Amino acid sequence: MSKSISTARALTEEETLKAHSRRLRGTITEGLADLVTGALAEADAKLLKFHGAYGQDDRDVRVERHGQRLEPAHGFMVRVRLPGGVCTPAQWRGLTALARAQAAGALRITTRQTMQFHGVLKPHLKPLMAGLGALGLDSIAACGDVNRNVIGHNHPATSAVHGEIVNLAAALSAAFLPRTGAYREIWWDEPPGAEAGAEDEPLYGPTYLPRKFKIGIAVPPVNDVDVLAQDLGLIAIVERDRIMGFNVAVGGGMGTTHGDRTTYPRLADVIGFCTPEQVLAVAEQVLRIQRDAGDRTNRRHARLKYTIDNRGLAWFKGELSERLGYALGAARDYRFTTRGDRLGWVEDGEGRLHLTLRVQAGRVRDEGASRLLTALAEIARIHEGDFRLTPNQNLTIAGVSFTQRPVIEGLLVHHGVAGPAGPEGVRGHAIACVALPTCGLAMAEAERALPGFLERLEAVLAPLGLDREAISVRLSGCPNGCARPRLAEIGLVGRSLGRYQLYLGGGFAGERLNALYRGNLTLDEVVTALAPLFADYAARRHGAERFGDFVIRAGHMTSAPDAS
Ligand code: SRM
Ligand code: SF4
Repeated sequence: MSKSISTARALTEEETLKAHSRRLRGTITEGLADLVTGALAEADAKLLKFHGAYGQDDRDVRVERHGQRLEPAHGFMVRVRLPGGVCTPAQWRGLTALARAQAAGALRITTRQTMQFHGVLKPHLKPLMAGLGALGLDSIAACGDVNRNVIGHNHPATSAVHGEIVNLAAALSAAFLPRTGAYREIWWDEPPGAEAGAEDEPLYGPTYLPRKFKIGIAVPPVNDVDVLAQDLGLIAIVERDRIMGFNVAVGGGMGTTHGDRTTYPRLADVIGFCTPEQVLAVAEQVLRIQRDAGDRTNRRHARLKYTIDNRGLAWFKGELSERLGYALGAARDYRFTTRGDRLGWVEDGEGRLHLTLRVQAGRVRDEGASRLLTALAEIARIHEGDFRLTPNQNLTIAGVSFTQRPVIEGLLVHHGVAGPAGPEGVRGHAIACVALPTCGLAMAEAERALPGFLERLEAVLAPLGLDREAISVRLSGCPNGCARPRLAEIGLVGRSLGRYQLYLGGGFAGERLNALYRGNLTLDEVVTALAPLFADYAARRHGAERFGDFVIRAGHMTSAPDAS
């Protein structure tokens, strides 16, 4: 059994930093007290990620401030840990209040089913974290080289086992939390324990994981979590409303670097089946293998997908069986048919209603006539069920009674929020990552470019009668792939300001990566390139054939799935 990776290459700076961080404390507390700068020192900023926060600056004003010899407009992004994406109305109200008082006045639903705050100024960071604590929430391990927010299918009407899935997400998240008291000390003023700075980290050890680690739980036929994009994907096998167990998929990941062919997106391999009783142990051993065998010398090559490709899937399976003391069972049959959310009202047959609202690029804010932030906060005052975030950046107001339905609809209308029916066609399936102005890695616009891009696409689709056709469109500002664009039927990946790589041919339900179709296009050029394909699709599709399948069958694609 390989407990450590033997390599002659030097460990990365991050490995040394983690080892000497006094279990993720560094000098964050001292840095917070220094109000001469709005940022933290570089090393502390790296450690801060493990606490769920990122140092950023407003890139819209970066050049201007540089010209004025001012430091960048620093702020922080804070990501909440919300396993399974469920929160109570009281928590929702609290999150809204924190967004208004401590951040830039908006909430952002992420592709991993949680909430982000942007534009948190340094003096507001601690009050924000304290506010999360008061709501029974936290942000620990939402970022950093640890297990991240665990996502799972949570719609009450499309999955009879949604409660168990959310509970499993919470159990996995809790089991894989770092044990350090750093978070509670720094943000919640808890007194340091006797072991402070040298706490035992039984799972992670002093250097935590080589890189981030992601778990998603899908319930077929819905693959909203994009289970094959996860380091560890669990596919629930449900018979007569009972979870029989989970197919185990390992080694998914989306991130690439333009021009670096040693990086690539990868679909997870389904390697077997485990029972509900075994699932926590299986997940822990997968994580431990990656801890011990992952590449700690090159962060671009440190995800589980590369560990598996370097050593081979057979090695991985053998290692897992040896550590578990048993082999996984044979994978069970399953089929995904969609990844989209069922927008609008859905009744679950038990007298409850659930309203899934499409939230464009996940941004919850008051803007012009549409006051979504206010509407949802007011709904949270009277709502008797809960709020459920989806990995498609949408929101389900779950567990509504028939008498409350008109009240909720009235509040939405009153605050100018588009009707509950939800858009169809490309708009109903579109995702965009945050990108500019907050993301430090963005090469092009994404969230801000999405509305205009969709309008232009719809103008081409409508005359062809394709305006209600579900086609998945995903837009990312760089090849890290936070919107999972390489799994879209139409995937756009930012290359430079205003220019994108256009990928086509992904599977509608997330079962196939797409491939490069054209490079270095403006969004107008993308629409021009797509127009003849849409026309051909309208004319020659076979029955309910999906656009992603059609472009391959009709011979429009010349390249195989490719990370370039
Ligand atoms: Fe991501 C880095 C936003 C989901 C792959 N991601 C970032 C950072 C933190 C930029 C940075 O490192 O400075 C972005 C912050 C932008 C901002 O201003 O908020 C960022 N990622 C996001 C979110 C908010 C996108 C969104 O619009 O919803 C998602 C938050 C998820 C969450 O709640 O935890 C988000 N990121 C993803 C996903 C999708 C997923 O996990 O299902 C991926 C692809 C899957 C994967 O990990 O392979 C993803 N993000 C990355 C990567 C590439 C990682 C890699 O190993 O290849 C980076 C860059 C890095 O880690 O160095 C990154
Ligand atoms: Fe930023 Fe790139 Fe992720 Fe978009 S894909 S949020 S631009 S890191």
